[in-house]
Amino acid sequence: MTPIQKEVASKLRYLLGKSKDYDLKDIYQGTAWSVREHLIDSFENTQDYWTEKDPKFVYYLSAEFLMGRSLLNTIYNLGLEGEYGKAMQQMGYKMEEVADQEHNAALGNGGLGRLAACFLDSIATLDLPGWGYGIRYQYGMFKQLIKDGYQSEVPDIWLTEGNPWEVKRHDICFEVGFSGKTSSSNGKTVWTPAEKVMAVAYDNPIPGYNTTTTSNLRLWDAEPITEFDLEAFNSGDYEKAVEERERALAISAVLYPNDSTPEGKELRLKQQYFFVSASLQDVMTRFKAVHGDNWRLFPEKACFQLNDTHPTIAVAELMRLLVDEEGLDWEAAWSITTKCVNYTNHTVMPEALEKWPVRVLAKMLPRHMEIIEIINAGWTKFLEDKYSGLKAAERDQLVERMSIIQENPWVKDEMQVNMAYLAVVSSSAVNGVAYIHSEIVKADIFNDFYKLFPEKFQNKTNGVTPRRWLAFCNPGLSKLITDTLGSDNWITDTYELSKLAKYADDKAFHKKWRAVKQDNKARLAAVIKETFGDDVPLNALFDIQIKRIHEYKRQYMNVLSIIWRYKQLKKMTPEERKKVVPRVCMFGGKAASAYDMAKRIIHLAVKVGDLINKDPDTRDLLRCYFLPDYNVSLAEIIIPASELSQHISTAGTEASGTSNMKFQMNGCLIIGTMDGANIEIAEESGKENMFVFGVDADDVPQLRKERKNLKTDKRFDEIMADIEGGMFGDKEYFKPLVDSISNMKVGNDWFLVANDFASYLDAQEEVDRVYKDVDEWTRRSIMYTAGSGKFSSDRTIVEYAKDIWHVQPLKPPAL
Ligand code: 26W
Repeated sequence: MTPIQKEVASKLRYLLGKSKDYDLKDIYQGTAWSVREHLIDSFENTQDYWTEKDPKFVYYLSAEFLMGRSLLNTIYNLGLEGEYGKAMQQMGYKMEEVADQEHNAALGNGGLGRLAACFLDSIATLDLPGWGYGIRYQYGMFKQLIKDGYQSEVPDIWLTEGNPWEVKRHDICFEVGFSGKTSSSNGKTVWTPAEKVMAVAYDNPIPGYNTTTTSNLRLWDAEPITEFDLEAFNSGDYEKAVEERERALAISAVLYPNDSTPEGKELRLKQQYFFVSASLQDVMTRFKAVHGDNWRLFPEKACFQLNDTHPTIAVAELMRLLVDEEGLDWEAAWSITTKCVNYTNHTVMPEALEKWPVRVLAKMLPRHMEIIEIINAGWTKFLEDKYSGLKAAERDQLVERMSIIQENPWVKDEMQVNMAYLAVVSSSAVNGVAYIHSEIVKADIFNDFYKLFPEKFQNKTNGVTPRRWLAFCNPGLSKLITDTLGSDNWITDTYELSKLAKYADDKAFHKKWRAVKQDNKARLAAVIKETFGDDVPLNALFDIQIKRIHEYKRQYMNVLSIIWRYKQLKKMTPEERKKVVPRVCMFGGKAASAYDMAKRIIHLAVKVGDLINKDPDTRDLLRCYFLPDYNVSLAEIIIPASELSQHISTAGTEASGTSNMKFQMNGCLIIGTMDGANIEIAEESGKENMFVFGVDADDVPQLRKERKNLKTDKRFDEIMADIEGGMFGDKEYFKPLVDSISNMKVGNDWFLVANDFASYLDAQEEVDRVYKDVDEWTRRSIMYTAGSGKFSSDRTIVEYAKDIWHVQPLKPPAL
């Protein structure tokens, strides 16, 4: 037995009580618990070193971290793949099948949550002192079932078998209060909460790649202050005691499965305050242990990145802790707070910007509401002085528009707190997540603020970790790249990938490049076989759209084009069909449970597939599958296998997109609009290599105004008639979908599906043309990977560290 084999056997015996008859799940558990020990050694070494050196830290506050699986990532990042690979082999198991037993940690909805996970990987890999802070949800993103073509949601039970990747810190816990009253005596305000819960820390060590650093993601679990309220129990009020327990547990029970539309539920605000308060108390406790009450030094030791507005209550909480608890005067506290806090915006969709009713805030967090009122009073006073030269009416209008507390235009007599404005006013830096998005942020949603503080606004184009999203998920391509470049330096310096451009016309290299893609396609085909029982043709173009289902992302338009393709095929003679490029179209993505239109889009995709996939006339040439329960580990199989990926949002709506970068890295061509990071991907890999279509963001506002008399394409009208006529069944159910883009009396095609459809079909024809030219397709594929250097999250994090956080690498000595 190798030493690793011994370790695994020992875990199996002493932790799981198994000395024989193991199944794969057991092997996974035994392996994971053994890897955990290596991880914890590295973790402790790093944290001790950082504590000793006391550098400035960045704290990434996020309601979501979409981590996926950890086993392989940890083994690879710690450089243990040789030893574990050998041990597995000797025990008669394949590493991949063992890894496949792990549950996905799905504590996030989509882009924003997965970005946070990539950032942690880069922060650790770059040896930057930094931690993530979030919530340890008992239930993560729901599991998606597709029954009869309809989505249903099932709870994600991920913790029942134990979680080897976390360490509970019984001793690190903080009280978090809610509601109650404030009172003041001798100029000091005292908040007496009516309800309190305990936030208990769970540390999730985050190993950097090829370094000694192992960083931390600290997630908070909500527990009752005393397991049972003894007083209530003794007085016979058993129900009350249990109730309190349930109320506490509810806070960290479930991730809200909404992506982009806020749920105005009190529990959501409770979650936000819960993790923010615990995190700030934790950071301040550590600071005090070293620096006492020298709070002026605090901004030199800590900064907080707000991942969208979800943790914005941190501003009021930091003010409260500094003023009420630490006794600082308001001005000193405000100066510290504004130096420490920065805000990233991830969306310009107006409905996504969080606003909390004053009534709700005042009830749940009375002291914080007072603090926000004081901040706003100072802010509006500043604005009045600043704009004293304007006419009174004009000035009043401007001040009202920029006020943090505003009237809710939809609800009579309701005032609300605009969390994004609170974040902008309180932050040192505000950033968007791709060039075009940051421009829209300045020109549109925060324009008034930008005019006042142009220097506050920055761009930080997103990135993804090349470890998970190329090196580990695509071992075939990874090996080919390393063999070709003669080194694996590209894994930490992705600009090295540009050297692949030399091979873009090398026929021998083409052959190897294509062979890797074929292998990856076979791997995905096996998933389709298992899920649907279908064999798919491996000579077909694998065409993918995977992301949350949303009208602005226009999966609907993709389905319509598949319908068009099918109709064309049906009309063709056998001779004509011989010239057609076969396609397997695949969708994956979840709809928010209450997002009715998104659910109808899923149903349409499934019904279209039901018809097409069974048609003996066309099934060799066209397929359409909706892959259920899209998640991180499925993405790791899909992305390496894809040849064409769709990033087709209405221009100006997708802040960045990050899967586009993952596809690019893996040599997958893109059909897309000039939106989000697509624009920068085109710059790096060549716009001429991309299938670009649709209107530009600048033209969208005008088109939306004119949309009542927009001309539609006759192909579009025909397809609408087919759906309405019941070609895919369920015509009543599909009616709202049809109406939303074609009946101007009912819907209004806000996302310009009808408008962009003709140019989308043109781009699709171009795809077919190029795919037939195997050399040209392969050349482009290589150019995608070669141009992906910029989109490593390492580059993004270096920019944050330099321009916003001002933190420096600090690498711990080897163990
Ligand atoms: C409060 C409801 C809610 C929930 C989530 C509002 C907004 C969100 C997120 C901001 C949605 C999101 O994930 N946005 C995505 O962020 C990615 C990372 O920056 C971008 O790449 C995507 O374009 C953006 O849609």
